[in-house]
Amino acid sequence: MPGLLPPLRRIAHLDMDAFYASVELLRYPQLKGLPVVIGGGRRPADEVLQLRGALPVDQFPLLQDYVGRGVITTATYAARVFGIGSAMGLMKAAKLCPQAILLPVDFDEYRKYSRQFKAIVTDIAPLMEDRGVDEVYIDFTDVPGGQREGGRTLARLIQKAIFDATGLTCSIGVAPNKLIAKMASEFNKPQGIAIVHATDLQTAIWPLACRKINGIGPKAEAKLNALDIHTIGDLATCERQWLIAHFGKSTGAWMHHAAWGRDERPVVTVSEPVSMSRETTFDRDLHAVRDKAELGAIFTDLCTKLAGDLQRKGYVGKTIGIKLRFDDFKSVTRDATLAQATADATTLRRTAGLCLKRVDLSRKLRLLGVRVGTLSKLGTSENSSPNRLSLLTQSPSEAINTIAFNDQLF
Ligand code: TTP
Ligand code: MG
Ligand code: MG
Repeated sequence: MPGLLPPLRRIAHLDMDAFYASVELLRYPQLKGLPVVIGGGRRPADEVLQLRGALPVDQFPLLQDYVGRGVITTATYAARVFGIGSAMGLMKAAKLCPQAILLPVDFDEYRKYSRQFKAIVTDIAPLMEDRGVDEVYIDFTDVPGGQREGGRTLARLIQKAIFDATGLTCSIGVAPNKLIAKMASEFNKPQGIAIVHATDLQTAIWPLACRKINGIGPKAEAKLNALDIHTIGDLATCERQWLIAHFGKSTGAWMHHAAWGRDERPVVTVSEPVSMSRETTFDRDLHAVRDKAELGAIFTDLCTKLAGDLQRKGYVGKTIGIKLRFDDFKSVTRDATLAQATADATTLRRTAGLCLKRVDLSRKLRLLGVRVGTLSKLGTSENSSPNRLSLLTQSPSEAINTIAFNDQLF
């Protein structure tokens, strides 16, 4: 009796199309269909754009006139045709498509639309997990329409509701779990819907590169490729024990699981941040010794701002880390774990400073970042009364006496 079977687990991943760029096109509809890239600076600096919607197309700044070290946050699909994409240097992109229009970023505007589209989703399907500015997971399992056509009916409804309210488009993948849904949302971008069932594993998932598994980054991919494992199908043929021998117990076992399309993680409605960070790319490359004062001031400023972020949001963190990028674009991270969680700028600065001492600083630096992880919310049982008191009364030097160091090279 099919009526008595429990509903199939159907999880959706929704990702907005060319998000920052699409939000900009709402203000400048005259740019629709043109190659547009977002990056290079923040909006207040741009007086020319004050004219807003009225500005004729030929008066927008062009990528070919950009001079500087900024990178692209995102590009319209018309610009992607030229091989331009996120994280590419603007001057490099200018060689590929000099005629592209360059707009500065406006995070407040993107956050506003982010809140708006998420509110529309939860009105229709309340079990939603926030995964960042432009994407969410949604549990379709028990929502009306969530099972029809494998979830396509509900996905269409959500796409239409978001478009009607904001003018923005998105792509949705619906699958038996988060892992596959995340891959599926990319299948038919932009404005696409992809429905994947457990039985599609071999045909839809196994031909994809291992990198498409959310959690396999460039380093793991390179290691897999060196072992002659390229597709998820290749990975699925590897013995679990063999993967554990090469990648360690938890990563190896997880890779095997993922390759077979298994993922039981629930859709979590309230998500806490895992870490908070601040980073900056310098206007010119700086040397640790020759530019000591300038670098020190930037470092202190980052820590002060990060402490402010933590305090404003009511978090304390135990793991303090730094990220450096050298003039040859190689990156290095170092972190240290404190005995007591903190949100204090001086403690952050001192701990991050100790991390910096563990790096060979003979090359010039182009980027510096500070991160606080292992966060907990102030006032939760973990750090209420006794702990919190000791945190507040402890001097920074005491706090650093009991640090566990952890070195990692990226
Ligand atoms: P994505 O969802 O990765 O990209 P996108 O929405 O621009 O395009 P797509 O249609 O392929 O989903 O990222 C969401 C936003 O996050 C993006 O609009 C800009 C920002 N972002 C960066 O600032 N830097 C980056 O390297 C990436 C990947 C994204
Ligand atoms: Mg997106
Ligand atoms: Mg995204």
